[in-house]
Amino acid sequence: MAVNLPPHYHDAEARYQKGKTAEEKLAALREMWVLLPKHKASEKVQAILKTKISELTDQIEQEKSGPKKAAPGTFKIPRQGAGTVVFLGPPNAGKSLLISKLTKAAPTVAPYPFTTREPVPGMMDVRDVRVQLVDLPPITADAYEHFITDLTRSADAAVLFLDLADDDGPANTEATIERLKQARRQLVPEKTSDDDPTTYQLKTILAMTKCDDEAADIRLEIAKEAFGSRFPTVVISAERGDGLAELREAIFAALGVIRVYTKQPGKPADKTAPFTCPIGSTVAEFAGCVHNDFEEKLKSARVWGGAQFDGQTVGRDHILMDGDVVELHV
Ligand SMILES: Nc1nc2c(ncn2[C@@H]2O[C@H](COP(=O)(O)OP(=O)(O)OP(=O)(O)O)[C@@H](O)[C@H]2O)c(=O)[nH]1
Ligand SMILES: [Mg+2]
Repeated sequence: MAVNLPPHYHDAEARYQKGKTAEEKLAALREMWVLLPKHKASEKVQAILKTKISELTDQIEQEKSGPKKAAPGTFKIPRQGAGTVVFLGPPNAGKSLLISKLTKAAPTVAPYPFTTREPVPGMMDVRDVRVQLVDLPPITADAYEHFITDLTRSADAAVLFLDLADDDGPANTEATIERLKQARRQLVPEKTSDDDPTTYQLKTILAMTKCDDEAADIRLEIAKEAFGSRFPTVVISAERGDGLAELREAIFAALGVIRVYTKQPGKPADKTAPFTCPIGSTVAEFAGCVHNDFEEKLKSARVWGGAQFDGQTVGRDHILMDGDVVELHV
């Protein structure tokens, strides 16, 4: 779909290209953001602008706050799988033990705070797909590693932790939320379209951990009162395994993707390794997920799935459902 851009947009874009400092570039990008028509056809451009504005805002702020401890990109984690989900929470809440139960990652787990110092990725299997989980250092009012700002920008969702073995669990989790707000990261149950390109909303699931603790039941009541209506919540014990299957499903659901299987003409579908694409994707958009060129080149497609589709030929705008099998003709 073509985006009709007003002429002033191109002037601002030229200023962005010519800008020498981060501040000049940011000012031009903000103008472009204001001038950009916000509708479905411009969604891709909106996303690109938002990311650039957020990156530059973060860069300028980090430069102002003094020399960096780590060079930019030191802890860049290449995205893998159907989506990336970061673990955010106070110290000692059980983030590292949990990732070791859900993936093959083996970060150090210890009965004292501030054990994890660097991001640790691991791949979690759920519903035939793999999701990248990233264990992160703890976040408190005073402790915040700046690379978390970058890593949360490239994440699709977050798991926020609340420790049911600690009377201060709710207050500590609140401190994590507040510290992230300062870094312009807003933890939300569902993303909303907001007009502030400098703030990044992260779709969040709350994991109330260590439910095996002997006083966990009382704390759970209090924690649910404070947080139950703010985030979708899963009560877990990484130690005993309670709630882990539910959490896997909640993480998959948070990604907002469907699984689509491909097949070659005359052959059965490969039911082991589905592609994933955003809920609501059309056949043409799905073709673009399979290969960059395919969205343009797609001539027709056949779909098997649900009760209605048994190999019917469908148009480019046909919306796919989770579990559909598609034969692309390009
Ligand atoms: N009883 C119980 N203990 C747990 C559970 N999960 C974690 N722990 C214990 O809590 C302590 C902290 O666990 P970690 O996984 O290291 O916590 P963390 O959130 O990664 O801590 P930082 O890296 O400091 O942020 C360890 O002693 C774990 O064994 C659980 O579900 N039940
Ligand atoms: Mg840890």
